[in-house]
Amino acid sequence: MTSENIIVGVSNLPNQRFKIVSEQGGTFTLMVCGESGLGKTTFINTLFQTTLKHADPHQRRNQPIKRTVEIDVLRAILEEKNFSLRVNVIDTPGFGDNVNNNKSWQTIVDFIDEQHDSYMRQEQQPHRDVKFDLRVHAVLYFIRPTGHGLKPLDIETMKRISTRANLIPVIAKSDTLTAKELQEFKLRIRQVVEAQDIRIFTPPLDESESPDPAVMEHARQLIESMPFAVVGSETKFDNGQGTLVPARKYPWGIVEVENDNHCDFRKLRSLLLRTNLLDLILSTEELHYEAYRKLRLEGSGATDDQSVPVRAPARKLSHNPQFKEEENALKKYFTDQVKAEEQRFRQWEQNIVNERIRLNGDLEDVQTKVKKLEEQVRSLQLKRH
Ligand SMILES: Nc1nc2c(ncn2[C@@H]2O[C@H](COP(=O)(O)OP(=O)(O)O)[C@@H](O)[C@H]2O)c(=O)[nH]1
Ligand SMILES: [Mg+2]
Repeated sequence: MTSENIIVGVSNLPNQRFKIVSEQGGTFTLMVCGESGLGKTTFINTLFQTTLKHADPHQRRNQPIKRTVEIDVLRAILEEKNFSLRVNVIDTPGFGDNVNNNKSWQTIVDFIDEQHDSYMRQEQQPHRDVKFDLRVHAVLYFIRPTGHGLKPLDIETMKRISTRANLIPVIAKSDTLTAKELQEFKLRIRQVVEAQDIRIFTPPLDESESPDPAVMEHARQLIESMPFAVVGSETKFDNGQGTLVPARKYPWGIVEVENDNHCDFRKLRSLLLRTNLLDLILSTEELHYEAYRKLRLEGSGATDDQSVPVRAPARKLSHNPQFKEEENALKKYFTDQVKAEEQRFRQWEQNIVNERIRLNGDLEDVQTKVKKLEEQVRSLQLKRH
């Protein structure tokens, strides 16, 4: 059985949690990071081409791959029967591009913190109407396919990410390793992750009374495959049966992106966009965002653990043209809110004036009536005497 024979689509989920997410509008934000040249941008394009519809024009589908020099947001829509999901993918420049490699994780960590901060500030507004939510639900960490192990920089970066977001390590360009090398490399990475106590996202196993065996088996397959071996390609080749499929070509044949015997692309895609989409969204909300919020509300209490955010991140969004637009829209939103409040106040003021006029009118009527009654009384008294 292949991983996607069992389709646990988001639209099939009957539970309350699905309702929450769909009512919130359904947005999923994925971030890719790791050294440069590991195929991060190619992976995103492959994911978009094989899965997502209505990708925005910003996407560089038909253009040659350029070097990613800054954080880049790509958007697309994933459509299911009765569910549509907005997908944001955050592409990041590779570590090797930074002058200071020691703190190469800083940009990524700052970005994640900034999104939590922005969401928190919007939530604190009187109407709590959140407009911009780029909180990162999953971070794919690309590992160089050396076959040896993880570098200290990988470990350091993964640790910092894992305290803020759902971390999913992947082996980049897995087509460059033999099947045996890949198995050994996976094992080695799993050992390091465990020894270093790096908390990676793991599909939860259904612990209810009557777990669905197919779903359980799928989850187990996903867990066993971690860290996922990834192959990306924007080029299609004949798979030998006359069908063009995304693949990488070698003299001895092709490595197919969407073939479970060649790599874990489909398993990873299933985890991200189907089976564990809700887990990723809700754990971001309930675990990572809550942790951030709590730390911020508790103030800037000094902590020795530099891996957790305590201070408000510097507001740097406007330096990035990608966010200028959103920052402006956010400003406009706040201005509109103030205007709406002012409008309401004026209306209220007008209502009071109207009410006063009405009451004054009533008062006049009453006074006229009183005057008439007084006159009647007087004339009656005159008659009596
Ligand atoms: N062998 C192999 N090469 C890849 C793969 N994905 C991307 N590449 C190539 O690696 C180079 C760098 O890719 P790019 O996506 O720009 O990497 P990024 O810097 O991580 O965004 C390009 O020449 C890609 O064609 C893969 O899965 N396998
Ligand atoms: Mg790139």
